[in-house]
Amino acid sequence: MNLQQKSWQIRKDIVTLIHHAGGGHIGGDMSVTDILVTLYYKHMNCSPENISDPNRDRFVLSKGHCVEALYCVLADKGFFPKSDLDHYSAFRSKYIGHPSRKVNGVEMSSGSLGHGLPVSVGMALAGKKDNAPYRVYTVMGDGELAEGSVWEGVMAGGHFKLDNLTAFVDRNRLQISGSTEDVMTQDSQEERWAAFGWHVISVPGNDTDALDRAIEEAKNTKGKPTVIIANTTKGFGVSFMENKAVWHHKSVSDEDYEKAIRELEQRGAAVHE
Ligand SMILES: Cc1ncc(C[n+]2csc(CCOP(=O)(O)OP(=O)(O)O)c2C)c(N)n1
Ligand SMILES: [Mg+2]
Repeated sequence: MNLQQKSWQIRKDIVTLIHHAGGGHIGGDMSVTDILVTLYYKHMNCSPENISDPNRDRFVLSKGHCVEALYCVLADKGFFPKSDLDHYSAFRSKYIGHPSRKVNGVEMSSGSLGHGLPVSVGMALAGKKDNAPYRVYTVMGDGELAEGSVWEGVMAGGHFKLDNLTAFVDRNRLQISGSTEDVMTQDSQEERWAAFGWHVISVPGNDTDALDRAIEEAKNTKGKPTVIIANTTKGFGVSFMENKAVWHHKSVSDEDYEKAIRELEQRGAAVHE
């Protein structure tokens, strides 16, 4: 199965999980899926076998509300049995609506926006001090960038020249209550990050080939951290969810579930090996 096919499979898992659980952050899950798939299935040296190895690569989902996408990937990779997700969002389950370190494979409990990058900077700086070979990856939402703490992390990442750190901005141009440009202007992301000393790559963010090349470029970039501005579509892959703020967090009716799965199956079937 290639990366694109894996993305369509994970999206079906996400829709199924949220349909079963009665709600979830489906729009942002669908926009971030290709980033997670490209990292976990191609680039990151991180698996159930080496999760306790100090030299494993680290991943932090700073936009923690999109936990469903992360949990579907971690389950598919074998960090825990897929059947554990039958209890997602259930009373007393450790599989709650934001990443928890109680779950195997989760490096940082997150969900309070604005903290993933600063913590990732700390992880990357520790790696430099220890002369360790691991790399650190984090994904933020574009709405999340309105948090001031993000920019302390950007400043420190540039200052310490953390070339073992790669940040992604899931640039879907929507946040909880509408367009990012209405809530808090973001443009130009590229100029802002570059001004803080980061190497900036801007890509179509639902394209696994483009993401693959960008991550490779980040690995080869020395002397500065890299940010990949992933220009995504919120709700990507399900026509009636795409670019609709209302699908930021929502339950999935039986009818919507059937329609969504049908569309995702068609999209997956259209991918060539
Ligand atoms: C500190 C903090 N403030 C507010 C929220 C509530 N909240 C959850 S998701 C969200 C919008 C995030 O938008 P964005 O970062 O663009 O994520 P995406 O579009 O990828 O879902 C907000 C404001 C939060 N989780 N944390
Ligand atoms: Mg967004």
